[in-house]
Order: sequence, then structure tokens, then C-alpha cells
Amino acid sequence: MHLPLSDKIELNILHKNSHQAEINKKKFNECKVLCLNIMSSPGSGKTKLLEKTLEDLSKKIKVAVLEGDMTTTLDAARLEKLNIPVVPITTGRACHLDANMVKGGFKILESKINPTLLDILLVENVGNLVCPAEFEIGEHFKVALLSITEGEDKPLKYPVMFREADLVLITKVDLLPHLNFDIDELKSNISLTNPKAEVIEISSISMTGFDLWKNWISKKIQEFKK
Ligand SMILES: Nc1nc2c(ncn2[C@@H]2O[C@H](COP(=O)(O)OP(=O)(O)OP(=O)(O)O)[C@@H](O)[C@H]2O)c(=O)[nH]1
Ligand SMILES: [Mg+2]
Repeated sequence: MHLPLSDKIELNILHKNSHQAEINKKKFNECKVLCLNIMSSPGSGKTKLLEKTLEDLSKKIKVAVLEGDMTTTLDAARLEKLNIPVVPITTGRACHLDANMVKGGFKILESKINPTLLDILLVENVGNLVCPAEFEIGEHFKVALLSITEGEDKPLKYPVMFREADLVLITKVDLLPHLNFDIDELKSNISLTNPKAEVIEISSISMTGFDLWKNWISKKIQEFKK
């Protein structure tokens, strides 16, 4: 089959990225650290979720964060307040993290702490509903957030992220009483796109769903350490 040059270039880039992602994953496995790739559109609530999750979880498990952002270190500064190791990865023009950037971020992390002491590495990807899902970073699981202000149709319109996700967090459910939003329709669209994805409704304001989310994390760490 003859592919257009642009498709060949894209396949080559993705192939090289997958190779580095495998190397990253091997490294995470050697260090026995579980890696989650946290992805969503800008503003769906990734950083807020991490802030609220780690307030309490970082006292029970050893966690570090790689914080992807295009131009600022604002999110990294928010998480540093929790006194956990945070490495900002500023991508410049790139609208996603790639495996090479994560390799670099992990190297900086290794210069600050012993990574074999970690239980989990949380990677907040750049806010974008399309590109981050195309680039493996060596993660064990992909977590996609979708806030209810974004619309019920998004899993159908932007299927790649939802097809790839192990867990979908429907965020900002505290806003449900104020919106004309059909959460069952959204769940059905997630299921049409990816019948295997687990789904949790969550709010970083009312704390709805946090027990389920934290249990999901604990279970994945336990299974990984076996
Ligand atoms: N009502 C409500 N607002 C939320 C919730 N979670 C986050 N927000 C608000 O949504 C806005 C964006 O939250 P962030 O956590 O910065 O979103 P983000 O996904 O990290 O954004 P980027 O890093 O720019 O992609 C902020 O004003 C948050 O306070 C929630 O559960 N409910
Ligand atoms: Mg953020």
C-alpha cells in the first residue's frame, strides 16, 4: 500500500516514540513505580484533581509528578505546595508530551530523589483532547478526564483518547444541577467508543467519587507490586 509522504512521516515519528516509550516503561518497571498518564482538554480539572487527591494520598504513598505544560510552570508550582517531588516539563510548541520528554523529566527526578522509593509517578499531560493520546510515554495506564461542561458528544467526536483510556473520569459533577447535561448519554457515548473503559463520576469541589478514584489507584499499585 502506498501512503502519502505526510502519513509515512507521522508513522515514523510514532514508531520512534513507541520505541522510547518501551524503554521508559522498562525503567519504570525496574524502579517498581507505577506510571499514570493523565490527559484531557485544557481546564477539565487535571491539576485540581491531583491537588485534591495528593493532599491526603501523598501521606500514605510515595508519589512524584511530571507536570506537562506548553509555556508555564504554573501547574507545577501549584503541586509543589504539597511538598512532593514535581518536575515541570515545558513543551514549547508541542501540544502533548512525548516519550523523550518524559525520559528527560524522569532523569531530572532521579537527580532529586531515589525513584525506587516511589510507588507512583503521575504525569499530567498538556491540555489537549487529541494529540496526547497518540503518543505513548511508557505509562502503565491512561486516565482521561472529561468535564460535564464539554458536552455529551465528545467521546464520539474525539474518539482516540477515549478508545485508549483505561479509566475515564467524568469531572465537575458538582455542576450537574446547574446544567442541562445528560450524563447517561455521555456514559453511553464513552461505552460506544470503548466498552472496556472504567468510568467514575467525580468532583474536586464536592469530593464526589474520590473514594472510588483513590481505591482505583490503590488497587492498581497493589496489582503492580505483586
Ligand atoms: N466546579 C468545579 N470546578 C472545577 C473542578 N475541578 C476543577 N475545576 C476548576 O476548573 C478550572 C480548571 O482546573 P484545572 O485543574 O486547572 O484544569 P487542568 O485540566 O489542569 O487545565 P490545564 O492544565 O490548563 O489543561 C479551575 O478554575 C478549577 O478550579 C470541579 O470538580 N468542579
Ligand atoms: Mg493543569
